[in-house]
Amino acid sequence: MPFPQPAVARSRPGHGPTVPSVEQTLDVRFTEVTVPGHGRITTRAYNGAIPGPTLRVRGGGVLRLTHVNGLPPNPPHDGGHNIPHHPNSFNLHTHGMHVSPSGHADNVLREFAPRTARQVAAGGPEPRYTTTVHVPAGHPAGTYWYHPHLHGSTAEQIAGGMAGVIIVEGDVDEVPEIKAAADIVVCISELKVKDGKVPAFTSGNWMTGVPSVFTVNGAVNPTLQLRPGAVQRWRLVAATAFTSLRLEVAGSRARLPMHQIAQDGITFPRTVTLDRLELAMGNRADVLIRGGTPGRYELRADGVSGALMTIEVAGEPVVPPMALPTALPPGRPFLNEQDLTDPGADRKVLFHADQGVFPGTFPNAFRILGTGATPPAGPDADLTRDPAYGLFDPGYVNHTLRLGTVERWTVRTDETLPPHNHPFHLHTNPFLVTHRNGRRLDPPVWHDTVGLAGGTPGDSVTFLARYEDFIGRTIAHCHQFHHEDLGMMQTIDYVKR
Ligand SMILES: [Cu+2]
Repeated sequence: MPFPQPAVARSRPGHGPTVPSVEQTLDVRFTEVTVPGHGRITTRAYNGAIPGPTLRVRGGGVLRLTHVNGLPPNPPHDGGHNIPHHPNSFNLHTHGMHVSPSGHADNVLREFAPRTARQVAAGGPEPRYTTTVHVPAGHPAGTYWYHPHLHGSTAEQIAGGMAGVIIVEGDVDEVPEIKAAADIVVCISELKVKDGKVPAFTSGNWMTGVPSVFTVNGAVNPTLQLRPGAVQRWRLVAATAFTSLRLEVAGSRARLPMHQIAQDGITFPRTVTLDRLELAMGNRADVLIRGGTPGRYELRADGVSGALMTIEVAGEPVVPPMALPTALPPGRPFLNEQDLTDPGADRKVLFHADQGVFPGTFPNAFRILGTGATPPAGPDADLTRDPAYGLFDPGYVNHTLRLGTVERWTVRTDETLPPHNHPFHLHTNPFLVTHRNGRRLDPPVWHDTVGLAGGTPGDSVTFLARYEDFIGRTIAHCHQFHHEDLGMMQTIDYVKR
């Protein structure tokens, strides 16, 4: 079997006043999908494929998406907004992109509902929705991704394979050594499959009780061919909902180093060579890989049994070997502490879980505490058991962020167990990670999502962010999607200064 690549939707040239646009229909319904290396599963998928089509756009272009919801009616729900619900409604998030969070753009507060039972009985049409995302002319060129993001149904849908890659084309692609490298999407999904389908998310044990099937571009452990001396560009996408991936490319005797050129869609000032690369859920990395000693290598992640994919270094060597870039385009300028609008006004965010405090099948409270935390339900409440404190409230704004200002955030977790990772993701604007666990990073790194593993103490990360260009309400949340569905999410309001 050749190494799988998702279908590609490319930009159509603009004519006259119209700008180039990528037009794609994303049809979602229960489909029987073949997962090579696993078998057939019935799942919600974009156009019947895992992952959905790759969207290739340029700065200044437009994504014009039509969404068809062919899923059955939603089951009734009366459990409140922080209990999983509406598994057959969705919406669309363009993860990491600096675009409008409002209207019909990257608006995760919309709901693309399926037909009601009454509409199905009456033979009504399947509902269609549109997304129109204007990509700013200066948008960083790099690797992004899309996935559904409706609060209450995200985990179940992503665990069924609803994800796709967005490539913003631009300057970095024109670096001669990068242009010469084969451009390969490596979209890593984590499917939750039991008896050929994704079980409904009906209890807090769901995440651990259902085995994970890891796929690359929809196949279990596909094989990629690489000639000795050839360089490939891998666009690594952690489209996993539950597992942070500490990756390596290793053979029986040697590793293939990863030459990282970008993180979360933003080009590095210079190439960074690594043996191990950690991607939390939602992260992306663009890496260059050069074929070395012939043989079989595996892309592996700590704690994941079996290879994610196999790399077969074989064939006629490329002589002389293809070069790695000596210089990269400028990427996004760094911020520093002198840029802070109000140096004394740090935002502090704490990911905190209270175990076993609620009656019913979802006993754990996944809270976000600190600056702007959602207030308790009652004045005398036991905060550990409070049903509102630090949990998502769609009517409450946790952070009002003023355009043009630069702020410092410290985000941490008080989890004590290392596997308990709560990746922090902010929508609409990237942030510059300057410190991890109190230690300054040199150089700092732009992210849109950053992993926070538990420990004693748990991880803490400090970042600087400048809010730019777009006003509107959106969210920040834990990228462990079952936590997000259970309330580990906050409302962000970007406003004019
Ligand atoms: Cu979490």
